[in-house]
Amino acid sequence: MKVYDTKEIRNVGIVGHGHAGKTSLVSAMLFDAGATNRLGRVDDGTTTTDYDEDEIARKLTIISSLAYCEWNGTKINILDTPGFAAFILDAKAALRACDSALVVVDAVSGVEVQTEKAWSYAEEFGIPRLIVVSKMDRERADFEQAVAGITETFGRAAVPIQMPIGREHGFKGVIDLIHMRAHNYEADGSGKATEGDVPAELRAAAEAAREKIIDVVAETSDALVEKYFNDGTLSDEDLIPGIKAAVTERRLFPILVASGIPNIGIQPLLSSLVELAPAPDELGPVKGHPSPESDEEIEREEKDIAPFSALVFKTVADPFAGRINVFKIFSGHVKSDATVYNITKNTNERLGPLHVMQGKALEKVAEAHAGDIIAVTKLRETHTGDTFSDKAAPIVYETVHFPRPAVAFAITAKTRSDEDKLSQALHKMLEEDLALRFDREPQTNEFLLSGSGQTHVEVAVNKLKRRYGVEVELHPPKVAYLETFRGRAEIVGRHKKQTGGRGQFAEATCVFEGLPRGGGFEFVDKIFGGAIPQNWRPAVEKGIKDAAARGAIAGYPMVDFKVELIDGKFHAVDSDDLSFQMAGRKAFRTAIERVKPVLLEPVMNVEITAPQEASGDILGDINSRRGRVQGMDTKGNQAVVKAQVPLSEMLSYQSTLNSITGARGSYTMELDHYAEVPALIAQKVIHQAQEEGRIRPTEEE
Ligand SMILES: Nc1nc2c(ncn2[C@@H]2O[C@H](COP(=O)(O)OP(=O)(O)OP(=O)(O)O)[C@@H](O)[C@H]2O)c(=O)[nH]1
Ligand SMILES: [Mg+2]
Repeated sequence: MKVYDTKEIRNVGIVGHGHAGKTSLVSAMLFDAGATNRLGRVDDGTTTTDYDEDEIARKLTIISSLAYCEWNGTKINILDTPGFAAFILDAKAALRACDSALVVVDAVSGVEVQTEKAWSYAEEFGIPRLIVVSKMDRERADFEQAVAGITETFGRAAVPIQMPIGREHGFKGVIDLIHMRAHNYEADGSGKATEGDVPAELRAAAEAAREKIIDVVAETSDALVEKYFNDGTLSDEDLIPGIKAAVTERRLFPILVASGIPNIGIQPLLSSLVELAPAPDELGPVKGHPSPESDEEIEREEKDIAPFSALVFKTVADPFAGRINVFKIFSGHVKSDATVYNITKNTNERLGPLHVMQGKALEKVAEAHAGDIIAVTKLRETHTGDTFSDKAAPIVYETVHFPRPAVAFAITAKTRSDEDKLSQALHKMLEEDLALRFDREPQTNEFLLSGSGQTHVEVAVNKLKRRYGVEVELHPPKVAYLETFRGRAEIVGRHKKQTGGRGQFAEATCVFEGLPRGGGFEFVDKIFGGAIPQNWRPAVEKGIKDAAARGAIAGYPMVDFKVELIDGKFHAVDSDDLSFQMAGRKAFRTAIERVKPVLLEPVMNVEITAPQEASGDILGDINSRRGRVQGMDTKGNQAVVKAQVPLSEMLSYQSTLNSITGARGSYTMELDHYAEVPALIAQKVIHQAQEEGRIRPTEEE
């Protein structure tokens, strides 16, 4: 396998809404560049990048994968990313390693919800973007309308640098507006094209479109403006460096046009990536920290001569090769069998052979330069998110931060043997998929598997079974309620015990007062003088906290209240730490008999995306779930509904959403706040808690 210099590398993340045609486009890129010898099809399960069994079965991308091709002497590393809502977060993880994104927009549907998501990820990382309007061969494909939608959403910096020739069944090629050449494709899907002049009937439109590019490019270059006025036009040699600079500086987002399945427009697309997308060292220095603990920011040039550094941004669990770690070299270079320093784990790792990835296939390569993306196997300690760094020039890169997963399920193993294998298998899967989470919910004692949506969690469960032979069941999770009270009470908590020898004595006078939501727990020592010796006052706090953790009415932790310790009594011989803890507990229990404890429930911010025609039903359903609709947006033919709904009403929401939308809806949710449970519902929860034995009698009296 050939070794490429930094300048000869492009790292491109293919992103966009689900079904936009990303994987099909990648398939055609690989085929036309000669990296594969047949045109893989998503619908036949034969693409290079959707190789996972679940991806083949579902005909969509679940997790990003890597491929590469060579075009005009340049290696294009392609990261094909998922576009469906449940998997889109993985596109973010992939973009961390990219120097540009190719945003794919369906020529019929236009800009969609996840197009904007993907765009926002690219924005977050500050990477340049090219846009490609895909599926021009589809019925009702409309380039102008798609472009209008793109500029409306992403601004006027998005400008076509290509035009389609024909549309729908008649789509047969593209006009390159920079070089003013037409590429006419054969109708057999072979990707063969002849180059010629712009057809006469499209000439005027093409020239007008070219002017728009010149407008943007000339804006920042006086020399170009002058040349343009003198000559009346700009040659492609003048234009290309200007466009490239504008793309790199994110002043211009060129719009191209291509279709993967009929294999049209792919070569000009590849050429544009080589010509206009930045090489790894052209985006300015990368930022990092001098050590894993440090917040200080330092910079590193993405140059080959700089000391070695790389970020492990992805891990693949391969049934044959075992764990594959994929890293992007941010600076310096590395050879096979090198020993590198994992600065995150403070350990050395011997890399073994270096590889490039072509879908699931690994190909050995002797060395690699700054900017390249490399896979290695069998590392001992290295995980996703770790940085390799030259020990003498330490730098640590930030890994991608994910929001808390939106949808959680309680997970239980089917059999004892499944239980034994479960946590190890899940551990491997979590490393592959950073948007997945597995943890124990302390309030309800359940193990939760959470992801970006129900489909995400179901796919994970399927993989557990298929790949690791572990069978589990999913249940709606129990709701983690809390308790609190309103009002105020002054209580004397007294503990006294006389059993033969030395007795126990403590007295603590406390004022209990409810706090607003989110107030947590506050303990204020207000004793002046020595009513209780200083060293026993924390014991009172501990006693109250312990008692509060067990709740008052349904066994859920009591929160949002303040306790002021204002007075007390002690005995020179009989008082001790434990006695004051007991006094604290008694004060708490007496207090909750006086104030009125109430139950609190988690209320979620829910965002539902579904076809517009379903929005009426969705709103009605949300109302019936005690939900409050906060707003509604439309994006193309999709409606995005935002609402606040108690978690207890959302436990099996996906199945309702499926029946309302014919399985075309998805939702995400996150905790917003806790709110008081209405009395009737609270009674049910309390009753349930009693049945489950959550309310345990206290042991000490
Ligand atoms: N007519 C037409 N259909 C296409 C084209 N490209 C893809 N499709 C179809 O659109 C569907 C989705 O294509 P994919 O390539 O899997 O789209 P994707 O963007 O990778 O989808 P996700 O990975 O799920 O986000 C498939 O059924 C394809 O056959 C195209 O150029 N023309
Ligand atoms: Mg795909």
